[in-house]
Amino acid sequence: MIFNEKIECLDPQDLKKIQSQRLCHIVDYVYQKSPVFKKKFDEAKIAPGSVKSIEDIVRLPFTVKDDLRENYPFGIFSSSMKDIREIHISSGTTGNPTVVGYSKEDLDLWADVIARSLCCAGALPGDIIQIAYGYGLFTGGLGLHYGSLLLGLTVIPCSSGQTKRQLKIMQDFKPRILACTPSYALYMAETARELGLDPKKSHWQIGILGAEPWSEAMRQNIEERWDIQAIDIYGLSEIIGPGVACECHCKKGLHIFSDVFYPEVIDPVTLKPVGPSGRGELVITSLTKVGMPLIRYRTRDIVTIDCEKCVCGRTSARISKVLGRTDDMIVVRGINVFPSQIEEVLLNIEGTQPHYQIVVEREKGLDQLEVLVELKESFFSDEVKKLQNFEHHVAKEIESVLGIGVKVRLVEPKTIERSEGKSKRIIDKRSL
Ligand code: DLL
Repeated sequence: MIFNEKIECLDPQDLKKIQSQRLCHIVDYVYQKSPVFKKKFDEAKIAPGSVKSIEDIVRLPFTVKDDLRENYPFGIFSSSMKDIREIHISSGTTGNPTVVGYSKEDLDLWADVIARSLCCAGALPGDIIQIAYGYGLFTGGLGLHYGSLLLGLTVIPCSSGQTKRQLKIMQDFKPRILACTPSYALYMAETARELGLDPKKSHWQIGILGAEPWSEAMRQNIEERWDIQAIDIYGLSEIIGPGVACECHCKKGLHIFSDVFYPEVIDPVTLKPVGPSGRGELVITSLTKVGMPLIRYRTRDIVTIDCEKCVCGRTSARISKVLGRTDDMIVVRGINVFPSQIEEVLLNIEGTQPHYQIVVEREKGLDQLEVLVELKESFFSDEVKKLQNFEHHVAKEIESVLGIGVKVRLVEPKTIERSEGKSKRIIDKRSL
């Protein structure tokens, strides 16, 4: 399987037909198989037979993370456990984790959408891929693994961590593709420099980076450091893991595999669809899954969507890079703040590093936002006045984007904790 024109370049009307058929089937299926969906549909007074086309999707009830948690561990599955072949857990949760189950058909689908993603990113059968996403309960490692095998790549299943060993493997085995989180790609560049290696001379040509929000400025930074094409891959465990959407070489949005994952973008407050190109929360319906299909799952990820055909020929809708999360968004003095806004500013200021942390505190009833920013070694100075002026400059730049006052604290290089997986950008002390 390389580029499957029949699927990737479907006529929009034909795509709609497929989506409609699949929606009718999946609605009926979950109603029969999952007591959780039966209850939801009954409460919303939706008879599965009344769903006739993809346009009817807006009448269906949403599914949210709490539906999975409340039915922990396997209550929301549509298959019986004897047909579940693999289980994963979504990262970053508190309380009961979010458990996801895959049937044999789902594992095949997962491999397929990852192979489509890799193909989108420019991978070719015979390429060697170094997978530095974590293997285990996190979906990153194994997801990339299955899809790489299907596409005919040679897999080096490094998992995350052991950075020096990663770099040695990169030098010795000469993989053309790297797959890891963007923050880990940065961390590895830093470590390479410390070891006296020139990251620009790496063998990697393509980075398949995702699992956490990263800005365009961060992309540029990674591309320059490693001299690679940094491609964004998106997904979430509840829907399948990585492989829900991926950029092609045009890097003009992530192609969502909408013949199997139907996307909608809604206003998270009114829950109504936003207009074309409007910004809102991504909602996904898995149209063909067997083990744990979800109907109208609210991802909490904020995106825009573009339905125009791409220059690469693919006709599927494209989502923007994730612009933030409704639950990563911090509301400071009534203003919505996303880490990506601050990241974009920092990466455009000469002298700062793409390592930062946002600390929110409440002092005497008033929210205070502090941004810890790492300076480049060469910008560090003994002159207090010089540093203060720089802090002031960075603060002004951030303020002009956010519209609220912030405090900036410059910290020495390497003081902010590095991440081998997903990075932690926000420390909200208000809720502690
Ligand atoms: O992070 C799946 C994945 C693994 C995607 C490897 C890409 C590569 P979860 O651990 O369930 O699954 O986390 C899902 O991570 O709702 C987003 O908030 C965030 N996320 C995933 N990919 C991106 C991305 C995996 N490319 C949550 N850009 C999602 C921004 C992303 N955020």
